[in-house]
Amino acid sequence: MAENDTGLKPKTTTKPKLERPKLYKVILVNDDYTPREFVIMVLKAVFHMSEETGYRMMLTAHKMGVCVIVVCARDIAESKAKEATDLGKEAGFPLMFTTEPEE
Ligand code: TYC
Repeated sequence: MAENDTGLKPKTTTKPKLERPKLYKVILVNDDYTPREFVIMVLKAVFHMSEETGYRMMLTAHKMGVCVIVVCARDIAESKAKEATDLGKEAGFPLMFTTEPEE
């Protein structure tokens, strides 16, 4: 045995490294037409929020232009954004939820 032999066996197999799937933000976008109460109703119905949290997020979008509602897997983010946007559309409002990947 060589003097510097550590007794460790060289690795002969490599485990394929799985990338962690990217998370996506669901973003509420402000507009000038959708009533505040309607935005809160959609947040409660689609994202299971309390009245208070819904009010806070609606107001953040109203003041800042946008508000991040939730961060989750891509398929869930996209289906929630569509469901919420469609509720606005059905009622004749331009309410908009978008998605984008988290940094
Ligand atoms: N700006 C709207 C109003 O004044 C309310 C509103 C808030 C609409 C947030 C959309 O994402 C929104 N009636």
